[in-house]
Amino acid sequence: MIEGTLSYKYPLKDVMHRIYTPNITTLHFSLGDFNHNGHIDSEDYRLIQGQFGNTDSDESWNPEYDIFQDGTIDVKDLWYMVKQQ
Ligand SMILES: [Ca+2]
Ligand SMILES: [Ca+2]
Repeated sequence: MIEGTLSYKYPLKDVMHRIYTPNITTLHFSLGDFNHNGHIDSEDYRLIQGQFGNTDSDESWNPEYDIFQDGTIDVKDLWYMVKQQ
């Protein structure tokens, strides 16, 4: 599985709607783990099947599913997902 960590800062608003910037936020990611539960499983396959055939010109486009990054969700993305298990 391809995994990695992104660290970034971004402004947030507190309950009084004051803008503040918290400490660096760390986001752990893994390609193919669409529901972010730490592993690739049948639920992730169900999610990508729901996106199958979508292209980057569709309103419902979600680039997270385009693992191969060619602007369409197809068998290549599924293949990459299988390889990462
Ligand atoms: Ca998962
Ligand atoms: Ca693709």
